[in-house]
Amino acid sequence: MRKAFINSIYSLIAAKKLFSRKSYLLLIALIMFVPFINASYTSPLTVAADKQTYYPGEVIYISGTTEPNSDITIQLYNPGGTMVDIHYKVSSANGYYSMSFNIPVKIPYGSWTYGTYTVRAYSVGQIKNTTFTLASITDTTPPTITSISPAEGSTVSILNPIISVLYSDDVAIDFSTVKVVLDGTDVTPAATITSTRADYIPVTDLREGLHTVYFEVKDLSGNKASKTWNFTVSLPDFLPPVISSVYPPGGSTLNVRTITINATYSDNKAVDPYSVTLKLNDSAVNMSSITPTSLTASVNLTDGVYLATLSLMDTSGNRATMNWTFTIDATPPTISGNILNNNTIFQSKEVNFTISISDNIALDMSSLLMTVDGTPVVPSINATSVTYSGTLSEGSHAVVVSVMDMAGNLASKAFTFSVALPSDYTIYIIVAVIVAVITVAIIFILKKV
Ligand SMILES: [Ca+2]
Ligand SMILES: [Ca+2]
Ligand SMILES: [Ca+2]
Repeated sequence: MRKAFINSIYSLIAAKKLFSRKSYLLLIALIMFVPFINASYTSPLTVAADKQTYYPGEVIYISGTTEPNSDITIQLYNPGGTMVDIHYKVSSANGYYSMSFNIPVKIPYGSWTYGTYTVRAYSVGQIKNTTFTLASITDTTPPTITSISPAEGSTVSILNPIISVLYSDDVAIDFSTVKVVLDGTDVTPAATITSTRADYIPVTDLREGLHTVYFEVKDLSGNKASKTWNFTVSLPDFLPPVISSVYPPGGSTLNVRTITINATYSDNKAVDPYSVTLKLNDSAVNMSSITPTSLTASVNLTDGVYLATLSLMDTSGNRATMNWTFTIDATPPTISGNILNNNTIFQSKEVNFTISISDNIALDMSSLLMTVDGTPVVPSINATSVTYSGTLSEGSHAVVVSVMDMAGNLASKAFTFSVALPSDYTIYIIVAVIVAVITVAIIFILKKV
């Protein structure tokens, strides 16, 4: 028929009727008639969608046939008659064509709405339509969180571990709903989010310790999945623990024999309580309490000097050791000397006596006090004795001597002595004896002369 149409134009020209008024009218009528004479085409235009019903996010495949190597235009019209998409193509040598159209994942979107769409195909003057339905999804199953990192309860040894969540949905994820919260701070804007995973690398280093992640995502129907988990950041530890205090302090002297030894310590990570040992003079001490920060041990000791050794490790095996000495002395000094035991009588007012002082450990001679008749006096002091020299009146005198050892144990002795000068009668006898001796001596000399 198409050939007949063309031939009729040729015949009009050949008959030289081309320029007549009737010829023009006939030509215009024929041209207008062309679109409706497609039945004469060798390959009638066809158009079909691969499915009758589509859901958001799916791909529509349109295919069909037309004249070989011909332009083909496909338009999609929404239920309101507004065009939402258009594609162009050239058919293959056998007249086949196909095109695909992406449906937005969220509806409504632009002119995309739910309902029946018209697919309109244009090619070599032919028009064909088909339809399909865009339906909403019936989805009541929330997404599935398939993997998290760092793993729940795990410990990582870097300060900026990547936080990742993998997820999927039975229909379609709406990844615009992803929320990542780290330690209470919403870090979603800094996360990389796709339809299958969210990744966040901390912008600033995390502190060491426990961290909490909250994650949530919804599918396109609003079903939500969420997950909260913890992980720990812990860097490798090369710092040994620090022993901050001990009792008794190093170099101290105590005047009790039952004492409570204690120590406090700390670590940048944690002390291993099972690693704590305490020795006195190389013998292990049973401790009544050991915690990650302190120990106590009650011990009964004899007087003497003790070397204490405290050793402990952190949970990474770094060891700290401390040695110190302290002294137990519960025995007071000894004050001795003859004058303490005999009721000494000095026959002169010039009195001089010495008292010995000693201790089992060490004297504190600076603590020595001496009174004579209640009045403090200043004796001469050396390492083991004190000597008093003074002029006293006749009669009985009371002396008190006290001294402490370095542990503060006090020794004190009180005693008396007398000053008693010779009597007048005794002096007369002595004078008489002296006169008699002199007289005898004079007589003896005169006889010789
Ligand atoms: Ca779902
Ligand atoms: Ca440490
Ligand atoms: Ca002592």
